[in-house]
Amino acid sequence: SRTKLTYESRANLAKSPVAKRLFNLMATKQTNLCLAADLSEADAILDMADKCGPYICLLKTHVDIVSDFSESFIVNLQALATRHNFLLMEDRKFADIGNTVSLQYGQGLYKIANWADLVTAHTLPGRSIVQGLKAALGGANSAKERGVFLLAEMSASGNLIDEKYKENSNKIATEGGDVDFVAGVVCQSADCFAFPGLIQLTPGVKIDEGVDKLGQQYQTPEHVVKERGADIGVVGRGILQASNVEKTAASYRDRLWAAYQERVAK
Ligand code: 6AU
Repeated sequence: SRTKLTYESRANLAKSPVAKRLFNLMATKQTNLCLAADLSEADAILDMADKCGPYICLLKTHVDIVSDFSESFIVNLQALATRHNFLLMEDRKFADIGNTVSLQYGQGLYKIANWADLVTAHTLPGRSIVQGLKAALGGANSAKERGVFLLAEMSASGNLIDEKYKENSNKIATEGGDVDFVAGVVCQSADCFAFPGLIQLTPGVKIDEGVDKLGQQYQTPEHVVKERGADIGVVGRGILQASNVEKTAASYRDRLWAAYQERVAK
């Protein structure tokens, strides 16, 4: 199964150029940790990106929660991504018709397509969501340098996704003419897809299992990687609210990476 293969070998199977890049980055930098930088001040995000940069393969933003968003925030974030060697994902969770998502991706205040290596999208509208996102690209923002992660499951308790939705999401991710734009799947279990060229991104990761007050459900780094098939573990508040952010990021990195090494060694 795909979970037994190394990131290096899966890089060679990836159809998305960004997935290939990210698999290779993970293997070289030896990290499968994604930081969810869910903070509402630009400087706080940049500070967090600088502190955690050495330990992460990916930094995930929700740019619409940044109160003081500016173009210089993006310039500075990109500089940190280059300095520390990580990719940027805007967790926009697009969910509309193709024409609308194309505009939301390329236009507006945030011009996400100009700077985010990766974005997230719901599969609810069907495969036109992938076509719509691709339609926003061209010129400097080539489709070769961008990719999408499709949501096939959610970590929220009581979410409405069922087996059929999961199966059909897998079909969108692996069949059809636009699969070179799909870098991976956001999900909670290894059975969401089988194709080893896609990356499984799994949120809801914390040292202590449990729930928050608003329906989020957490599992340990070891559990998501070894039992649930996660290739990248997403950690937000587990790191953001720690008293020593660097140490905590390093410890999540160590535990997620050790779990991956054990998984491929067996
Ligand atoms: O570690 P947390 O709970 O502080 O943050 C988890 C992050 C948040 C969510 O928007 C995101 O992961 N997320 C997603 C993603 C990545 O798409 C899907 C999901 O099912 N659950 C989830 O928490 O930024």
